[in-house]
Amino acid sequence: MKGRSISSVKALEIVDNRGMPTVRVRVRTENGCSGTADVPCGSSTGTYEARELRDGDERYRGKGVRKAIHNIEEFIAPRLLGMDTTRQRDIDLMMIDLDGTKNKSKLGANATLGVSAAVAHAGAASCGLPLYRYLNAHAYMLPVPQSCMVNGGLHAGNDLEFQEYCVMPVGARSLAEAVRLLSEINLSCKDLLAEKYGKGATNAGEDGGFAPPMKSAREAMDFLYRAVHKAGFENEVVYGIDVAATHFYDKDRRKYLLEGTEKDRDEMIAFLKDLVKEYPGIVSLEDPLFEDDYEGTSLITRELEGTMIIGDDFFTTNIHRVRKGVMEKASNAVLWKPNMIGTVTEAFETAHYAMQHGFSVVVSERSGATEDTTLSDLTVALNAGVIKVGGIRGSERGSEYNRFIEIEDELGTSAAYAGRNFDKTKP
Ligand code: 2PG
Ligand code: MG
Repeated sequence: MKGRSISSVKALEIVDNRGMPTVRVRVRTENGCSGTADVPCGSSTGTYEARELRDGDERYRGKGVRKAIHNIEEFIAPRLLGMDTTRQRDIDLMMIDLDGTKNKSKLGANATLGVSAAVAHAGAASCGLPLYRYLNAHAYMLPVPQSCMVNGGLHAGNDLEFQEYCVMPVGARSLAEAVRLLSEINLSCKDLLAEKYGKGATNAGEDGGFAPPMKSAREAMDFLYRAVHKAGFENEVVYGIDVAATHFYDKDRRKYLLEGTEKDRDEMIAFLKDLVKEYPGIVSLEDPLFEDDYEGTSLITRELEGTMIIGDDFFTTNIHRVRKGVMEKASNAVLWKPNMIGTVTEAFETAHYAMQHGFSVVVSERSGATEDTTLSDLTVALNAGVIKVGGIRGSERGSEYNRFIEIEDELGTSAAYAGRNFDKTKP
């Protein structure tokens, strides 16, 4: 259809919540519609993620994205002009072909994802539909927000090795109510932290949670339990931890450096099993072992039956890695981050493959984010049961929560909050 053909593609270097440069793309169509998307970016990245292109010169300490922008404007844009913006798959396949590498290292995943998401927005706008409905006419599910309250690992300047201690308000009756619970729990956390560690402990970590001077997983879990109790929601909340084990695994010594000890794989599994036993509210563990340990992940998935074992750096939203996980029964859920793979089409293929093979899909933001809300729409389009969305503060997180509130309102009676049915693999 002529009106929907792409008439211009513009890319900009902007900054994210960390003051780091990232890519913004705007796609316009002949019929006067447009779509804009910003590219998120991680700090604790997996080895097998698609490559984002960084300039490596003196600007922004090498982190500038002018090369990615050049690739969009010089190589991708000329191919896009005149294409129908609703031909998402054709456009993404064209970019994959143009890049020609396995990990988008030529064009940059920050170039391809920016274009891919902006094309999706332009397609939705030119059809007069909200993005989630444009991508799926049967979208109705609002996810449980898995909200990070305590940061550790690479997301905080404290001694906690595990990266994220999160709460999941599964007992709320709606997404909007879930947001209220999270806000009140966040305030309880703040009160308790100031009381015990002083007000300096109420500063934020990179993912919007707190980054208090805690030293152990048990200290963090005790604290979270207390904060949830103080807020009065102990019956409404369950917990998830992003262990992010790759980032404290010493490959040479083949040991996890945890809480002043060195643990081999079996000791690490035993540690996590004990933790889940002591804190039965923990329903999910992400990256419990380092990113290449399929055998160990398969073992812990079996031993912690009933717990969601999520692969983040382990899968990198890459269908080939998920296929291996399915075959070896290593984990039972995929953390889904479109920028890890570089196009909307590939990200959806991975999600559908995972769902068809009995794995849950847990959507996730990146620690580096802007106020862009594409991910909220993609989550609803997938009817995913959970989104890991960072802490409930800062406009880069608030905008996503708010977009869900808006979608829930728009869907009206056809909306359903995932609640206690967040794990789609369970009957
Ligand atoms: C993670 C993510 C998001 P980052 O490990 O799950 O919380 O962190 O975006 O820094 O990779
Ligand atoms: Mg992770």
